[in-house]
Amino acid sequence: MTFDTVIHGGTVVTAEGQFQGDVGIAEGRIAAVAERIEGGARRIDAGGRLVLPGGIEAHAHIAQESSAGVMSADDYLSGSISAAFGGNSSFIPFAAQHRGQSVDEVIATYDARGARSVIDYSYHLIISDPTPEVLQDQLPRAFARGITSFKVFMTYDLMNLGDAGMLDILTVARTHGAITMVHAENNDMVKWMNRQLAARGLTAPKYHAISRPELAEEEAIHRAIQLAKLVDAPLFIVHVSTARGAEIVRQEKFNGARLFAETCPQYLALTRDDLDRPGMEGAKFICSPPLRGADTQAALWHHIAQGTFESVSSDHAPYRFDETGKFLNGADAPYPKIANGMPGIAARLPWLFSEGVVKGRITAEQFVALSSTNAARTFGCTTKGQIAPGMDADIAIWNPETRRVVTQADMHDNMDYTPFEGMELQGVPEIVMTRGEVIVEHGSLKAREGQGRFFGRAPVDPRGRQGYLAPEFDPAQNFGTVLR
Ligand code: DUC
Ligand code: ZN
Ligand code: ZN
Repeated sequence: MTFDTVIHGGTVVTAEGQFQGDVGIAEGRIAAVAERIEGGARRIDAGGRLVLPGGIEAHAHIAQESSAGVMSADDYLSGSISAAFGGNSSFIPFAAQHRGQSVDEVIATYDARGARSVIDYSYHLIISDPTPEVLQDQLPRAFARGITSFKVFMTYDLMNLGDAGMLDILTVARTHGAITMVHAENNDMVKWMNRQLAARGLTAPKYHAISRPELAEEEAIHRAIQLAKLVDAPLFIVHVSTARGAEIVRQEKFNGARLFAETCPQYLALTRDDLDRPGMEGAKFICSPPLRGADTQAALWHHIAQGTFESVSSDHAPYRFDETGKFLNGADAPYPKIANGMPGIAARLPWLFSEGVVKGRITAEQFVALSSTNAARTFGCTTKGQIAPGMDADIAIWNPETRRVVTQADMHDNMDYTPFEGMELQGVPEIVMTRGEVIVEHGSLKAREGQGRFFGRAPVDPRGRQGYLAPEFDPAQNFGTVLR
């Protein structure tokens, strides 16, 4: 057998275990994994390093307009480059439907934007306008293209669908084998809190955290799960930020609900105190759901280690600290008029490796699962997320010893700040490959604009989760009415 590349002498880590071995690559795919592989047009010495599946970033806002009309600072070129420097070989950003748009039009727009990517990409659709045409024709068409995840919002007036709208999406998604993702915060609780704070003139960034109470997330997570259970549809809760929200997920998941979830580094690395930095610095830390307290961090780490979350995702939502981003509505805008989100696509994996693996909170195998393998399984990326023959050669070679201090320049994005600035991390992805081609090598970019390819995804695999049969849908209990 001839190989284009052989990675030799490293420790191959999968979600299940690790072993000393070589990886042979031919035509963009992993062709062999063995104790020793000779040959190869190029041989990469991975001695003393970890050979991992490249990260799959499953939550990022790239070249996306928010509902308030603010364009994210990263497009598919800068966003994918930043992702690659952070150890990712592929990503699944969002393609957002705003009200009045057709899903076909949205996908065509993102196809044009995605063409610049240096890593492989797919999209989760965001649905804000579930008209009959969207539900009956457009979502099935998107699904047929391999877009098998639809995200909905329970908050924001211009995005939130209401419970009935969510049931419609959940039902269509279930019919086609797609998974519904949800941003779970109670919209009315947040709006009511905003009015209380505005009436008292409390508009500084730190009030953002007060305005979006933990209870608003907990209530909405609980409600979203009950809605999904009613129609027995798979559900993925994005960016869980509260201990009680995570606990609800854990209980429902282990009771058999077809439920999946993620949390993000910012909820573990930062706290609401960061919103109270001097002047308007706190605006850098405005994201939704908001940063919480230090006690939440310990609880979320516990849930990460115990398996409550499939993934730790970045929720990269880059808005610059200037009038194009955070201050589009003025340099002293009140917190509800400041763009929601922070960058983190390059920092996600180095931060998780350092704080998780190096500090002994999770194993290297859990790191692989949380950064890549579980996202591939949950979102139907059938050729990614594993180091095994036949899979795409999406690989990151990590030096687990190298220490560095996070700087904005190292993020390689189009931002002017990183919320992780100054943090000391150990562990660096030295070589990153997408489909067998080296795109980052020892801090240098080797990628070509547009070398990433769109990938369609398979239907969701609920992996033996038993699901839930509401008695009202059970013909044995509801006088034989067939509703499903
Ligand atoms: N939700 C996200 O997932 N990202 C940015 C802002 C938001 O509300
Ligand atoms: Zn969200
Ligand atoms: Zn997001």
